[in-house]
Amino acid sequence: MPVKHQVAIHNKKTTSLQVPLINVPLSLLALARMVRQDFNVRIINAVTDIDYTQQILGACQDALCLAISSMTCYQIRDGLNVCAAVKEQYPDLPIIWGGYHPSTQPEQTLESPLIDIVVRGQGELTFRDVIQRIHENSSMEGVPGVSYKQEGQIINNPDREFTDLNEFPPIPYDMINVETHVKDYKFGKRCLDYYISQGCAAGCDFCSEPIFCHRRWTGLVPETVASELEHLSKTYNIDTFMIRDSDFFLNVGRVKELSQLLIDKDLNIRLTSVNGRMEQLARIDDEVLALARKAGVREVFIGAESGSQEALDAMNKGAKVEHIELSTRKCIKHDIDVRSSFMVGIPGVDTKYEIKSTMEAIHNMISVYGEQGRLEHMDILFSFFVPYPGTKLYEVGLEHGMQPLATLGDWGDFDQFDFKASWMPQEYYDLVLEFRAGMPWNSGCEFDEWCEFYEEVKERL
Ligand code: B12
Ligand code: SF4
Repeated sequence: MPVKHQVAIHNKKTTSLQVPLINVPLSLLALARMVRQDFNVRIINAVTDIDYTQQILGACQDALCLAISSMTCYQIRDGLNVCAAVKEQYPDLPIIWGGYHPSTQPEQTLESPLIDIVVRGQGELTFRDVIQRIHENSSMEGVPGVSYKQEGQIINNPDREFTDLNEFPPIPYDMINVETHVKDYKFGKRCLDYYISQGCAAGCDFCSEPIFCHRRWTGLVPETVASELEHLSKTYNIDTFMIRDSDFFLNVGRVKELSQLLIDKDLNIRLTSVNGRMEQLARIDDEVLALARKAGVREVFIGAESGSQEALDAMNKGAKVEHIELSTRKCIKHDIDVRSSFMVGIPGVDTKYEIKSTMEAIHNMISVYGEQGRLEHMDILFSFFVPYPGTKLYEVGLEHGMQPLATLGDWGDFDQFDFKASWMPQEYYDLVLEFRAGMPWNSGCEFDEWCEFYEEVKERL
């Protein structure tokens, strides 16, 4: 039976309507594996632990520190609320923040009186050192990857080098109640999050990844992945793994090796939401995709972003509009489903053309599937450009009249799901929302109804 989850954060959403919000707290588990031998670690997930604030307050009694992970979104607001409650009750307890938001905005994060230490970038070794320093009651001086406060001053220690993932112990799934993190997703009833690599070599100017990992990438060796997947699937009866990498296909040699190992093990598992770049998938050897499909890769996630070449270039996407169709057709050929994301509202481009061409690209993709009666094999996320801290397009947005997000709280409160940039005319904004609501998996319409709707919307643009 699919597990029915209570979700603690009822008022929250993501841009994907198809994927359940339930996620394994991989970030916290990645850190916990480094200190669990020496310290008693308690993991609390604000999504699955309904009374998370009370649980955190209880756990902070006699604790060494509180560590919070946050990306740029409402997680910041929830995190700040929790920290305010904790600081009131335990004013001397050190509070550490890490993850994508604090990493890309360390000083602004530390300007909050509620936060004492920020860990920037990959966290495993830095977190271990920080915990050791807190335990010894000594300063954070010289710990690479740390920003901290000293006598009212914010000090940024040098960056820490990205460490090979293979040097860390496995992700300790035994430290959480796995059952509450299993989700029902498309190909299977028991789907669990997993990741094989960290980082991305591309340099897209809207994305936090290049700032976070400095365009580096590290991946587990295929033998480790195959044996971990075997262990997880057998221990927890998992039939599907949602792969959380930023670029699964970067090292094609490893993809082939892993696929062969999984085929040999005959685990009968599916890999979904496997991230790949469209220019890479457009030219990948058929032999590699065929092998990956045989090994269980059933769905790829492609950031297609835009039907406008001007917008793709402004994002520094490193891809051509043609790659959208080429990569999609390649996946269809191998019976691999496609989830794809598009956005409009890139600052400094012709917005009308951007919207028109992006709607057309989405329509073309829907048509490829619709004409084959295979609409359920695709899924498109369509959203607006969102400014992320430290990215080049955040700066370009400011040049085009966007208001700066000046405090940590601002980043936690802005509407990043349907961000309306000042250069996006209201009528276009509304039309995009209408178009999105009309897409087959959001409205439930049939392919021919979709075509009529699309023609009508196009006329109005
Ligand atoms: C799984 C995932 C999700 C999950 C939630 C995961 C979660 N933790 O809450 C879901 C699907 C819900 C999700 C949603 C969103 N996501 Co998301 N997501 C990811 C994804 C694919 C994997 C994250 C992961 O678990 N990685 C594995 C762990 C081990 O790595 P990690 O999280 O980076 O943790 C390491 C370090 O960051 C650090 N660290 C992390 N936390 C902490 C805390 C402390 C105290 C310390 C010391 C260190 C530390 O140490 C860890 C080990 O090295 C990443 C892309 C990626 N490949 O990382 C995007 C990513 C994190 N998501 C992103 C975004 C933008 C979103 C959305 C905001 C998008 C949207 N508008 O809908 C939403 C909203 C958030 C929400 N609804 O909760 C961006 C973040 C950009 C930013 N500036 O924050 C990323 C980087 C994707 C991208 N390239 O743009 N996401
Ligand atoms: S958008 Fe995707 S490909 Fe581009 S830098 Fe971010 S993670 Fe990498």
